[in-house]
Amino acid sequence: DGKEIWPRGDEKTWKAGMRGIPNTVSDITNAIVYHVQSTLARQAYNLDNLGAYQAVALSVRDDLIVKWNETQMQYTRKQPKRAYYLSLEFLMGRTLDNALLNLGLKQQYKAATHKLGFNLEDLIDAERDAALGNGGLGRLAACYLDSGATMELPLWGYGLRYHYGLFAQHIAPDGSQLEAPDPWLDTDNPWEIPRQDVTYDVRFYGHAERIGNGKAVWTGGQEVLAVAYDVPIPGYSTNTVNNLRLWDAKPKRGFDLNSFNAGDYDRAIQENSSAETLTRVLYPNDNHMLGKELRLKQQAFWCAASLSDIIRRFKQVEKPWSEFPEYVSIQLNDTHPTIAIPELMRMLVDEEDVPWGDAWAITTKTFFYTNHTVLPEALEKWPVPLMEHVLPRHLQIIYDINMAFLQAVERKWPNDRERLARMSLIQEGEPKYVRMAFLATIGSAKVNGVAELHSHLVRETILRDFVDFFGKSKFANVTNGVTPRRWLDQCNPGLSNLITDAIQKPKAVWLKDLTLLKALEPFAEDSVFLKKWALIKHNNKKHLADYIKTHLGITVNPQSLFDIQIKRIHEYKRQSLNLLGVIHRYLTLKAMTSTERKKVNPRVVIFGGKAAPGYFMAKLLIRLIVNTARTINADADMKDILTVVFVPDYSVSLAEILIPASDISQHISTAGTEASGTSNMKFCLNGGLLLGTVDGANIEIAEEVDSNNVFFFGHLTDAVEDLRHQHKYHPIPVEERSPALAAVLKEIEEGRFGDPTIYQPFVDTIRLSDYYLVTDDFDSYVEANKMVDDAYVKDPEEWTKKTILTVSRMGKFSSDRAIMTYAEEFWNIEQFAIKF
Ligand code: CR1
Repeated sequence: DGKEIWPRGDEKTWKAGMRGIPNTVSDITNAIVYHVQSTLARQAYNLDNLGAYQAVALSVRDDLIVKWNETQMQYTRKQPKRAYYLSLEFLMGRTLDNALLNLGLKQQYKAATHKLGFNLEDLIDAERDAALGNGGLGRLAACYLDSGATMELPLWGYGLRYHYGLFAQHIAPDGSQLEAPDPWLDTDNPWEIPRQDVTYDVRFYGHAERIGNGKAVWTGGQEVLAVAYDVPIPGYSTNTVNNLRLWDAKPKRGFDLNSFNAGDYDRAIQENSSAETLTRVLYPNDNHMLGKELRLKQQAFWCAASLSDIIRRFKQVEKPWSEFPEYVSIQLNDTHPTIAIPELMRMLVDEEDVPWGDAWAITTKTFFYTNHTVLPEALEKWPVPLMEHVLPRHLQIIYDINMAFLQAVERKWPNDRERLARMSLIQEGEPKYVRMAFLATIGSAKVNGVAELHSHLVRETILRDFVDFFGKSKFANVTNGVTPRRWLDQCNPGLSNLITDAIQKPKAVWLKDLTLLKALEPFAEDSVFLKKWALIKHNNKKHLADYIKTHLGITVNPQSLFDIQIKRIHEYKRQSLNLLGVIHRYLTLKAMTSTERKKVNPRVVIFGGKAAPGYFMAKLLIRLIVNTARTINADADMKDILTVVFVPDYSVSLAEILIPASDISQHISTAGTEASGTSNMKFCLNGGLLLGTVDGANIEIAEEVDSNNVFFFGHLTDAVEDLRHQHKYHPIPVEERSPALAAVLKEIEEGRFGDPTIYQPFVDTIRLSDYYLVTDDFDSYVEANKMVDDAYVKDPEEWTKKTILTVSRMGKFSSDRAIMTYAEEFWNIEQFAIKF
């Protein structure tokens, strides 16, 4: 507003020096040359693609920062209510291409780099992925940030600045997975802004002394400094550039001077390294909890720093604490940030003198909890002795919360001791455990699952008692979504351009309202359009074939049906079923005459995904996939009819090549185990069809696109419990259950794909326990695959129609829809346009 007084110096001079967003190609070439010369101290003579990428990235960073500064300033001035997304994982992938797209500067930068003698696509490829996440949960967080900025929401992310991202995967000569560290910060990261001015102290260990009224004093132990690094998050075709704040850990005093003076240099350095270890590495487990002390410290460190930051910002508005939830909503991305609940209580009660009851009322209006899994091994439980050691004050608070909560349960259901034991935040036993999902549930205003079926299972199984206690309205569903900017326009420009021409809406319009894809439907009957559409898919397949040829030396024919399964390797995701199906196909083909074989539809089956380094069965499966692929690809009879590829080191950037090239993709988890899945949405959005079980978001995709256009198979969720019971107590040999599968297992056991003793543990899980019901679903899986073959070969035009109809009906699965649901129904925040 006009009354603003310029804070210092000569306003005109300041303003004349300020950078704007470049308009012309020469603005951009000048900026790039400046960074080559001044920032990188290099010249045209010795500039390679990596150097040129860095200069271009620095120039784009400058553009981002102009809007970032403006956005943050307008938020500070107007103080709209904000939401904060707390996630231990943000699987961002590459930034340059996305930043150019969102800023609307791609054409200008293409021209500018061309003038300087570079090809922009090569420079985009020189960037390494920011792999600060494991899988779907981390990538979802990245999509939500993109959508938050695009929808002009005041939404910040908070996470950790891991020095090592998710490990790189190599394949050893024997076919097994090898892990290599990912020191992604070794090359300068232009996408972060270090904020040495934004720091907080965080305490661990020590001693907590109660002083009455629910308060305590926590002293001693270790103090670590949290330092902020800000990552600008540009919205697509808007002025908003939001912030992702990542915390790094530093020793609080640098050197421990006492030990240093005493000449104990080793000890002084040790103190140092122990603080820095905190943010060293991302834990590489997906859907699996590992009870490591360092992980607990990571969680506590990140929650404490983020809340200190949020509270400091709240204090600027000078409002009473009771109004905190009118300025702040915090979304907990799974239970990883649950410690934020007792931490907010601690700050309010111990440090700000807010009475316990008031503090609890504030807390339970501020937090929202998203559950991402019902798998028992993934539900976080921390041993009480560990928590008492690392976070003594938080444990006291958890006990106090638990006591009040159980008293309320007791009032509602007197004398129901079993119920009290079931619902307690503390699981009895030796040792006792803190149940984080329960703490997140009682500390939050709303709890949601990530697809309809999953939200239903959350309400009916793990949180059933809590639904009875709190009532249904606290438990909601928000089906996941994906950003169509990265997952359509950026990774599949050919298709995106064709869509734009067809529906005659500017990209800047339909990429922000994906339901407009509906206008594509009539084109499914337009034969000229069908040809153009099919050609784009073919070109994407050629592009992937080139990648496979250059990186793996395997030739694949783009005329084949491309069948892709890419996701973390996990027993519940059943890459096993896919592989056993491949072997079955191989045996079937081998049994044919060569004339018969000439008639079959060629298939390329592509696998990709990492196994957690400690997950024996998943790693064994990778080894079997790789060696089966070798056997099949070396068999001359299979030439041009069956090729199997394991693509190593699956990543966001690889997904951007793989997804646009698929005809069919597999999402074949045991019913009830895959909470949602998000790559299923990406494949469909790129004109691939689904082969899947009736699980997660597959169900809602089929509802939208029509179940005619999805290949479903397998038992339903309802049947799973009984089948598992049968396997355990009334086992039937595989030979009877599925003779086809038995024949496949026999080949493995006879050594067709390498030393069978190596693979025996894998075969045994299927023969002896089969917890994931591979034997039960095998025959219907094979049947569904036949339907896929038939549909693809018999009527290619019909297939193409299905893919067009599928794309046209994917509007629901934009992360813009999902983030707006959170904004409106949970956080109560409003769109806030940034004016320039
Ligand atoms: C689920 O397994 C879902 C993502 C994002 C995963 C997957 O089905 O799409 O979350 N869960 O919601 C998870 O990582 C810890 O739980």
